[in-house]
Amino acid sequence: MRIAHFRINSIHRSGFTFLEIILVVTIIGILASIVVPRLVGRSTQAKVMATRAQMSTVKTALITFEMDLARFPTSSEGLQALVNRPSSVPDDDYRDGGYVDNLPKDAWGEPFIYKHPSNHGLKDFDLTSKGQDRQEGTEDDINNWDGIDTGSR
Ligand SMILES: [Ca+2]
Repeated sequence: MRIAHFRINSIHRSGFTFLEIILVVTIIGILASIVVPRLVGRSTQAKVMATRAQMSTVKTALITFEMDLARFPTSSEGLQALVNRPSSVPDDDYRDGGYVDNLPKDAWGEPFIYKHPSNHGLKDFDLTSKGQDRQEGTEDDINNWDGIDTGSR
């Protein structure tokens, strides 16, 4: 008897709240469709800004490296040269503790792509974050030559 009563009661309840749930879900859906893209947009923007800040740190480290050693790391030495002394660099010339503590990554946890010499003319090196899609050479890439007229495009 108790079980039967419980079942009827719960069916009745779920029937009663079903319309409410539909309404609430619909309202949440409408709100989410308005709010979520904005939040996502903002967080992407924040990540791009954080990535640019990280790139500035890398650039500063590279310039300091160049001041000490009169050259930039080669593409094959890579940004690793900022953390650990490349074998081609004399110990005396290399700054104690390196030029950055850790190899910086972009806001999506991916390493930066470093190229020296630059493929883009004016800059001493190319520095790229693959952006949100984590793919090189796509629209969302963040490059150190963005907004600079390199004369090559
Ligand atoms: Ca990309």
